[in-house]
Amino acid sequence: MGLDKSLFAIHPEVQAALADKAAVVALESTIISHGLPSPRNVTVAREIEQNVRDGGAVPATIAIIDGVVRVGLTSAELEILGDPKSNVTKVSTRDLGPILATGGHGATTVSATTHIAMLAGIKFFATGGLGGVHRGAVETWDVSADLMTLAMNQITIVCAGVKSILDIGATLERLETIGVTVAGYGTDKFPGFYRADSGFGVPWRVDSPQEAADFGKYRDAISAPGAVVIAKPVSPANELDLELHDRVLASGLAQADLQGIVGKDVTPFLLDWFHTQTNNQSLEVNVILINANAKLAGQIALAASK
Ligand code: PSU
Ligand code: MN
Repeated sequence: MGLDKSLFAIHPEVQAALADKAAVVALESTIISHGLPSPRNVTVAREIEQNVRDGGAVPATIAIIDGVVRVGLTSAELEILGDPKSNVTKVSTRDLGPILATGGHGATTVSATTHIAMLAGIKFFATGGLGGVHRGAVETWDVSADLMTLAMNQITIVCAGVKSILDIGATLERLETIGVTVAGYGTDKFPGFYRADSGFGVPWRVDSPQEAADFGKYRDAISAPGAVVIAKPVSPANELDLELHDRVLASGLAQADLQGIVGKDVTPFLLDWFHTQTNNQSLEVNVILINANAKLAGQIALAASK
């Protein structure tokens, strides 16, 4: 059974690039609707797309608009996603059926974006920080659906590690268990999103777009089922001050607990807490790293297309 085409629309530029076997990079949309404040989010969404182009690939931002899966968005669609008045739902893989059934707007997480990208034939993806195992997960069982999806899809995803609000050691252990390849880009240390070095090592290292592309190429050749995570650290000159980071994280986790924030609201709450409590310093770090990741993903996709 094929895909229901009326539920699925690929932007003509993306379609043409895919038909040409040219480089295409998928981009998620939850970061626009739930990860960055309006109206900066729309500006940043455009910057991210431009960085993919600068890297040498066509950007395909993925979202659900009026109940239709869109692979590659128009400028007007980016505006809809970024507008707090649009009532955009954060959509993980489990939410795809319901959002299509009810016809709303949905911003896709790493999990849902990966699923849709693979359906469309896109094998490269850039984001800020992956979801993972939350602190206290032994009690709460809060583990991002991103991990499940990365276990099941042969995508190559560029990120700045996992968000530092998480239990990074536990997340790396889970990634190992579920068969996800993790490589540091130009580093032997796993990046910690707002921080360049999480204190944990990485099992593999690559130092060029071609080396990164080859990990995916040979993974496919041997039919290993999972994703390749290329973890690129934010440059140390741009990272968030460690003392500030740790202080704001501690207060944010305490607040989330106090306010009873659970489920899909936890990550947006903590990201927003960081932005307000650091006077937007965390926002600037987030913007810098997502742009750098987008450019590198474009370069990797280009290397793979040759
Ligand atoms: N990285 C960012 N900002 C974000 C996210 C990642 O820099 O907003 C989003 C991604 O969409 C990721 C999601 O998939 O957070 C994870 O949410 P959760 O922890 O609820 O699974
Ligand atoms: Mn969660």
